[in-house]
Amino acid sequence: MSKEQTVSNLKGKHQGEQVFYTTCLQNGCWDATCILRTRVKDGKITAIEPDDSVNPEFGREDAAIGEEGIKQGLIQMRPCVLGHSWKGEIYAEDRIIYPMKRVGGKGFGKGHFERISWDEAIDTISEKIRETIEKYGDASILHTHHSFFTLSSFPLTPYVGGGIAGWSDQSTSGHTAAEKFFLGYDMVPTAIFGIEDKFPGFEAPDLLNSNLIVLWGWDPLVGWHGTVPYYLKLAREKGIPIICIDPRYTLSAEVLADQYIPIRPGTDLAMMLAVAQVLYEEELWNKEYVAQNVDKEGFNKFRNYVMGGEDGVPKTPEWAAPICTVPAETIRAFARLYGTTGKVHLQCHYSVGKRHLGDYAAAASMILQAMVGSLTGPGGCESGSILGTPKRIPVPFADFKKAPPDFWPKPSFSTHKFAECVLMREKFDQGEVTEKEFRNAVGCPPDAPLPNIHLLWLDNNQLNNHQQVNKRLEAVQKVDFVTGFQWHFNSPSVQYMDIVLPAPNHMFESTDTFLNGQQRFMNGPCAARNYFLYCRKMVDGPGEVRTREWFWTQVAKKLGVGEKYNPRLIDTPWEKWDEEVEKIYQEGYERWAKDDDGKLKELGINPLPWQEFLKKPIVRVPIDEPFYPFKLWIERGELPWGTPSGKIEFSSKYLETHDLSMTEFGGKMDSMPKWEPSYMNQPAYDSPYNPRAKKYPLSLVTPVTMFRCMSCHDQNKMLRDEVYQHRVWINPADAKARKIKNNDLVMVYNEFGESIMKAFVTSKLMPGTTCIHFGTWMQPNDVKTPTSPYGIDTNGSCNLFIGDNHLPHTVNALLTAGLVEIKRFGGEAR
Ligand SMILES: Nc1nc2c(c(=O)[nH]1)N[C@H]1C(S)=C(S)[C@@H](COP(=O)(O)OP(=O)(O)OC[C@H]3O[C@@H](n4cnc5c(=O)[nH]c(N)nc54)[C@H](O)[C@@H]3O)O[C@H]1N2
Ligand SMILES: Nc1nc2c(c(=O)[nH]1)N[C@H]1C(S)=C(S)[C@@H](COP(=O)(O)OP(=O)(O)OC[C@H]3O[C@@H](n4cnc5c(=O)[nH]c(N)nc54)[C@H](O)[C@@H]3O)O[C@H]1N2
Ligand SMILES: [Mo]
Repeated sequence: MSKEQTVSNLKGKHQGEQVFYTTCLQNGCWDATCILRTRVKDGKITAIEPDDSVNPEFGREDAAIGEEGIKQGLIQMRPCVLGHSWKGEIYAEDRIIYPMKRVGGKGFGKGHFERISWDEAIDTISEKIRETIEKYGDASILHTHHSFFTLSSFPLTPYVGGGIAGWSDQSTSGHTAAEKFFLGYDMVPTAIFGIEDKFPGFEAPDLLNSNLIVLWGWDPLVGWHGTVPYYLKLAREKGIPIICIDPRYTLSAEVLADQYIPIRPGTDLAMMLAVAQVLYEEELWNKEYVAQNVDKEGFNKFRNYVMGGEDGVPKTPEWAAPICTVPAETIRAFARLYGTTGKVHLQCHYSVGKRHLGDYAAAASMILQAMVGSLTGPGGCESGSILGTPKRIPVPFADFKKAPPDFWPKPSFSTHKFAECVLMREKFDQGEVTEKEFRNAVGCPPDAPLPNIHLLWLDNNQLNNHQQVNKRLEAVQKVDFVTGFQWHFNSPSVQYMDIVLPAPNHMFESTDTFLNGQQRFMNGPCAARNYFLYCRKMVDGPGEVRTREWFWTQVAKKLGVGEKYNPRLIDTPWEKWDEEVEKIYQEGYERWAKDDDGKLKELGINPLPWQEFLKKPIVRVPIDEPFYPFKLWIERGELPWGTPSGKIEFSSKYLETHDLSMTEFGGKMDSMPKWEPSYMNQPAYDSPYNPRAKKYPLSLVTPVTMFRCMSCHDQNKMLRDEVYQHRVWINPADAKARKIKNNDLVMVYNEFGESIMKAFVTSKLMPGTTCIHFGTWMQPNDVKTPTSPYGIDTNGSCNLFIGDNHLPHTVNALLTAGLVEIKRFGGEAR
């Protein structure tokens, strides 16, 4: 075929297509807001392509737009493999397309689903909500979608009550604790409620202002999409040194790192203390920054601890080396480089925080950043939370005129404690545990209503995605009614539902808000907030897929609060729904375009008429000077540290004087990050210092993978098996000792769970360590054992192995790590 003919054939194929823009408004990806250019033909998505809203004709944008353009963030927001693969989720055979009810028993291998009408679903669910609230009052309805950060995401709770709010969260909780007590900063009022302006984040171009970048337990090429990995690559090309500290030789280590330092999981704090010891001993801290920002008393207390004044053990590199397996000379060389290089972007990421001693490791990384004067200022970083920079651009607002809330639930539990809440409540009701024990175990503050969960709403995959899956499955069977919107039948959470509702894929098939009320004018919360896009519904969902807001409006009507919940759309029939919603978005856009306060003009934006805007609904402005942590405060000449002393406290005065057992944290926390492997005599389940390490000697890490967004895409045939094989990683030395060869079937096990999967024998992982990537769906066989009462998993679901016990305090989630053993297995996996 000639070239011309090929081109003409291709053109023919694409004739009649319409182009839409959207983003992965996905938890985890909402940080990046990549732009998906999507082609649609005959009501179906034909292709998902990269952003073409700027520099469309260039491959390497930096060559085209120069340093100035790069600094200004005028670049494409290109999606990763997950963004390109949504068709595999949307057009999956297993997709739920009708409301269904469970008949003949819940759980794997029991009963089945039967189709019901939307009317039946709405009637039954409305009645269950009414019943639950009448019988059990507040804190009885858990809507798992995002009931964390002190919120309840149950949409009707502001008008009908009942919802249970959670504090802490699954991503940032270790770092949040560190921020709260040592920096005196709470991310919730800034990042979630938008009522404060203490933004701890950085804009991606600011990475180019660093002299050294340290990725500590962070694999951004896999786990952080959008601008940050792109600017890291540019930083590397510019010659800014990059160091990776991780138990695994990650993709980021392979592509970005000048130096890779393997570290034993869960021992980061020991290395950080040793770095501090060198900084103290060799007087390498930044005197001026410390004098201005750091509380003197705490600085000296911490120095005393680190130098051995407290326990006679100086925390030298020689002390740390056998703990963390990093040679003393490597630690010392790192500390000297770190202390003498000027601005350092040292980012100790979530995974390090979400495990035993993780809140202390997070705090120690912030302390180190403060010591070298890099916690704020261009090229610096707060280390940890990463979220949140201010908007660069006013964003239109669609006004649905919802009534202000009548009721705001008090946070009643730590969001990691669902199973404990249900199982312990039963014991509490039977008088087997006291109220105080119950409160302490689940993180319920003294003035909040006790959790009494009887209706569980799953709009995610929380039965599979959080610790101790078998315990969760036990708990879910005790809940009176379980329901929610879901995509695919095969997900473990669906198996336990009384009614399952067919969820639209919110990026392509719906006009709904997402996460905590985020509207469809999307402006991601960090790294590059110099643009927004309007994510327009482009295709109808299959079968009887309907949108959440439509559903909740119908339920609100039944419960007599429709006028409060959605006054503008209360009488809109389903057939007109999307059209009417879009009118409200149009109205919001037109109000914005009027530019009453002249802000758009100032930014050089000339708004197009709505219909024109829809053709390429993206508005972008240049970044003048990139944002760095707490910039707004620093420019005003104020210190953002909300601690009792008003400074960064290396020894937290709050913790020195407060007993956390009287708060939601329900326990004790040291006022300084101290290395106590057996923390207050209670080694956590993920700690190699726990006696159970003798039986389960391999330290398990559960990082995210490039081929799933959390548990989404596990069934996606565009990604599964051909491009990605889900296997348990094991080092050749450990494999040899267990007579395991690459691709052998193995049994991974501990006292909480068992899974049969394939082994990946690789030296990309430290000896004594093992790795199962997070997010596969538990798929049990029918062999029941005392450890696996619901069957032995055949799909490598890592949360089977992670215990949910907490230390004497419940501050951070022990969520990402565990201890397991692996042995050869003779049978078949899927
Ligand atoms: N061991 C271990 N556990 C972890 C983690 C870890 O690193 N290791 N990470 C933790 C973290 S940080 C997180 S954020 C959680 C995530 O865990 P979850 O909050 O459970 O998130 P997802 O897997 O994304 O949930 C997706 C499912 O929700 C259903 N759903 C319903 N409506 C919608 C919708 O509108 N959109 C989408 N996308 N899905 C919908 C779909 O059926 C889909 O299968 O897991 C946590 N668990
Ligand atoms: N592709 C993809 N990206 C995602 C997600 C996804 O599901 N898929 N989820 C998103 C979400 S919701 C979140 S919260 C974030 C999570 O972001 P992170 O917490 O950064 O992600 P992880 O992959 O769990 O961990 C990062 C690295 O830490 C290493 N690590 C584990 N334990 C330790 C330790 O004890 N010490 C040290 N030094 N390193 C350790 C792991 O090997 C891994 O390489 O990712 C987001 N990005
Ligand atoms: Mo997350």
